[in-house]
Amino acid sequence: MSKTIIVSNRLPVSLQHKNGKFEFKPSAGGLATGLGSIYKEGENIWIGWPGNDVADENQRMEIVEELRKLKMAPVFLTKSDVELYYEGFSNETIWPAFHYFTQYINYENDYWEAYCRVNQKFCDAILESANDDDTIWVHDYQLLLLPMMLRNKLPKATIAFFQHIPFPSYEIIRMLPWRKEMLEGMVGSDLIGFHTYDDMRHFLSAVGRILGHSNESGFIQADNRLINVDAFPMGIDYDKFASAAASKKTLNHVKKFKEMLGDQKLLITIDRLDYSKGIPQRVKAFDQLLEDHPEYHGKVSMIMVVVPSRDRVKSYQALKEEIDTLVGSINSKFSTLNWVPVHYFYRSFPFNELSAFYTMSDIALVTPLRDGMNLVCKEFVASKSQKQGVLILSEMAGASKELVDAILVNPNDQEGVKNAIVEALSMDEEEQELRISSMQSSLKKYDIFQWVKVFMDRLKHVKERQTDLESKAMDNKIREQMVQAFKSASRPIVFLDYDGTLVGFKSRPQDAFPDEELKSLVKTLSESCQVVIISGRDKETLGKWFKGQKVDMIAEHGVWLKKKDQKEDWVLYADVDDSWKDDIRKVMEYYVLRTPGAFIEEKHHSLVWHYRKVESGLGDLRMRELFSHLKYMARGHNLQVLEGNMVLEIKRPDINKGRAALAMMRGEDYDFVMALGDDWTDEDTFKAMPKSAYTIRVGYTYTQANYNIKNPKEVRVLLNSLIS
Ligand code: GDG
Repeated sequence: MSKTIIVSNRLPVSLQHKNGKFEFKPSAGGLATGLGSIYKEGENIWIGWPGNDVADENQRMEIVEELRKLKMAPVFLTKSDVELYYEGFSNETIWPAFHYFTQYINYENDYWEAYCRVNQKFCDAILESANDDDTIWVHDYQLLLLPMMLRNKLPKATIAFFQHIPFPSYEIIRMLPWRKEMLEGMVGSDLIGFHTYDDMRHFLSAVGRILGHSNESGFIQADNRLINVDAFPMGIDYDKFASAAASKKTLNHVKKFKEMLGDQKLLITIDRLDYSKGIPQRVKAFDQLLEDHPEYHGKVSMIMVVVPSRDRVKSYQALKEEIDTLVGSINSKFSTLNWVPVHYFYRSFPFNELSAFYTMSDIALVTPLRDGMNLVCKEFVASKSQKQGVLILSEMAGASKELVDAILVNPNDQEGVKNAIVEALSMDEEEQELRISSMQSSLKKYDIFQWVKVFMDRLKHVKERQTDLESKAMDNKIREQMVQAFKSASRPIVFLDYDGTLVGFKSRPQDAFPDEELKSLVKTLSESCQVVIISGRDKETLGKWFKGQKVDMIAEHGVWLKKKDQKEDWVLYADVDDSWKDDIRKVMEYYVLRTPGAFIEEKHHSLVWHYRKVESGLGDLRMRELFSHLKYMARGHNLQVLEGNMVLEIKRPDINKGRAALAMMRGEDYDFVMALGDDWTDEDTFKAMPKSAYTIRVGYTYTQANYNIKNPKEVRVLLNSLIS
């Protein structure tokens, strides 16, 4: 039976060493709870690093056994793996790059090698239990290469990836020497999820520019596999925080803490120690508040929890020192015998104490410089059962896209943050209730369980779309049937598109000439059937490339025809009315002048604006502008504007490959008809073919054709099987 495997760098457990034995306690974190509904079911399992370094084989066996009881399996990492892959490439290369801290990026080849090696270790561990019909959901930036490693071994498996941290602009990604491999690793997935739309569009742009895969509404077609990229803003276990806030345990803590603090307005801040969280900037803003507003002295305190994290990394040690100094300075400047401005804790707290902090605080100050989502702000809002409290939230946190009723601030704007605190301190109760209630209803609806469900539903949807496309894939049975029909036919005809069908794309169109293998294939094929080359190419090129071959040719999408036994030259099939060209050419020239790299190609019946050599992005932008400009003009001239592969073409609508193909067949009685093509111009051919024809579209995409085939290489194999 198929199963689901969750994979993350760390397993959601905490290790306890009791009476000389390892004991693992499952973590109560939001993600672990949300995914609990998955990995605890049936044969499902969670695979990851248990977080400790164990060299002894007996101890490892013991750990495997303990984890098995929790439905988990370990990937053991050595000390050097942890140093180079985890602390190194993950936290000193990817983390700073993806959070826009380029000054902290460490470009170490040793780190990269370890990253590849450890991703492979994860892959091997997964392959021990995974099958082709399983679903594997990989989490986060430590495992970017894993989806493709798994895809290579389990081509049919359902593989998903979710990234918990931001995905930065292409400008940052391009700085990393390993950018291509990292993206290739990710596109091994069927579904790739991010917290926000911005992350998703940055990823799509990087994939377009670096891997050359375009997308349509978040669907990428890479190596004939359909991949979906989408935004899934992660939620929290809302009910857990809401009910904890009203629980006896939490309320006892609140009572105790409040007695100690006296009558004060409280600001809460909670983060892992990290430069992305903007902790020093926040302390400085609070410092400025106390400088500018002495009336708050003795009346407002900040509770600042900094959870120790990555303290072996140099930049984190420096950050810790900076925070210590800033807090020391503010407290020494403003403290009185009965009031301390900042209560600073460099440690973590048990859940109910954390819940008490959220419950009793008037304001949460969540001001990261960059954050994938940020769950602390959501947990604060969920804990406000009295519907009183104000959230000040950084625009740079993914959560700000959803929590628009917070006071949104730019964390670099010290004055702005200070003013936001003043606004929060003086906000009336009615407004607080309005804002908190609105945020609560959203958080309640889009909680962690909903997040998991939406993600898994989407994954199912992508697989269904893939299956839809593959249902037209040409299998051996159909191939044999076709070969039989061809061999027993007395009057067969085969229509062959050229670019993308018989040959792959080249960056310079003139380089796509027929190779020797193709020439001899066409020659042999033309001895056993009527072959028609049907292309958008001009007649001169086709004529030159197929000179001496016994083939019929249709050039420029049906403007020109040439029969194999025809002595005279090309025949103009459609009468060409050129009167519209001057007006349109002028417009196209204007767009060429504004766009370095663009050029115009003139065909008998059409004008084509090419932008494959234009800076990526700019080309698309100009093409869109030109498209709407031409669409407007086309109406007056009764023309058709069509978007192609890096081209925009304007032509008469009545000229197309389908019409020309029909003309070629008129009056003849064919008993085998086959048409192969790879783009929208070939769809006209497919539509025009008789019902009994074998119509085949190259590439897995939606089509009017009866079948899909992978690529030009497969086309040649198929044609060879007709004549062998
Ligand atoms: C990454 C992304 C994204 C904190 N202190 C204590 C404690 N916590 C818990 C909080 C919260 C979690 O830790 C922190 O989560 P964040 O989302 O704020 O930040 P990261 O750790 O950086 O997480 C982030 C997240 O992944 C999920 O995708 O939102 O953007 O960076 O749940 O409650 N818990 C306890 N005691 C503490 O002292 N018990």
